[in-house]
Amino acid sequence: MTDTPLRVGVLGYRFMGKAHSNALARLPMFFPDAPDVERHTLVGRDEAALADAADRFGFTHTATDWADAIDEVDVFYNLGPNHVHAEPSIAALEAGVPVLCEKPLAPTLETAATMRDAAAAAEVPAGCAFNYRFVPAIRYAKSLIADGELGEIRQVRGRYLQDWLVDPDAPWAWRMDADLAGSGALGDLGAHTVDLLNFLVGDRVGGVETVSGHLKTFVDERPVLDDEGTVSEYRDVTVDDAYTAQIEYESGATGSLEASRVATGHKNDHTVEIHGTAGSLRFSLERLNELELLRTGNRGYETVLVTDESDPYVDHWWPPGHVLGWEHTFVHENYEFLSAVESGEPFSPSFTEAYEVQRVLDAVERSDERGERVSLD
Ligand code: SOE
Repeated sequence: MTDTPLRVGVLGYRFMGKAHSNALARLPMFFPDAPDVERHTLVGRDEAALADAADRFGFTHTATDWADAIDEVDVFYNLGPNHVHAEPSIAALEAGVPVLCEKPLAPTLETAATMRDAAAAAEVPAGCAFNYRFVPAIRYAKSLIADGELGEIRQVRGRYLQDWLVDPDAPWAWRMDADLAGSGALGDLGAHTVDLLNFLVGDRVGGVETVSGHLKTFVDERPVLDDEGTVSEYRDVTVDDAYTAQIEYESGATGSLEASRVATGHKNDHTVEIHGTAGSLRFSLERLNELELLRTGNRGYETVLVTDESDPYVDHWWPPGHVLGWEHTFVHENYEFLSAVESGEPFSPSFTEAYEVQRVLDAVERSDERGERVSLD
């Protein structure tokens, strides 16, 4: 264990930059056994916005070229847009710098494979930031499933509903461009659901084997706004606003998945439900401190408040019932990743696990194109 802080470089200073910077700032107070970390270099293109973010997020240096940052830091966080995930992450890994990359791993399966291979060749941890694995209630659910409390898993169900694109005049952004993002609701939201289900039931049902998928774009062009907020042009939307999919796992268990960015009234509504021969469980991000359980023989679901000090991560925070929020999942994720960096132990979810998610995303897209059920490549 070194007594000098780990210097962290972060590419990206918008939504995910804020979420992870906040998590790094919380660690010393709530996870005192976490490695000491210096928020060292914040990377971005707009120097004025970057300087302001570095000041607010507590970074001591800034850089407009990620390559400069990689030479100066001990850990590299790639929080940029999907099309920026590969090159900086691979360069960091080849330089022996551990990487935490935001999800989905890449816009395409082929690019995800190059990242997976770079991580396999590296001697340092490479993680993909599927933060919902780090919800205490999800960890509790996984322990119940692993202990056989639900029996044999037969069906899973996952949906991730948002409504930020209901307005056809909501401005165009990189998330709406297939060349930049890869896909829309499928990769941005569906990736979380596929990974979360893999995390919860993968040990019991194996990997996804076949997929039938459908992608839908409801608004096929959106306004591009200039710095004054005036519409300068309209640009094509080349990704899905919503997807649905039916999956089958190696064990024969089946699942139905969907996500939408136009589900009016739903803000960040991610729910998963698992049905086994001995019971079921249901989780909703909008009630993330709770887990609904049904054990065979009981008349209905019971709601468990997962905030006891014996529950995963909770003892680091507050007494029972003093609930956690969305941001705490990033603190847990950063704690685990930086602990893996310090110990040299592997971190999960790895780039290999993130590649398995990308295989499902790719299969949904191929199934949609062909109009038929497909196997994973
Ligand atoms: C999309 O709006 C988004 O920010 C996703 O990109 C995140 O992964 C999800 O956690 C919240 O919603």
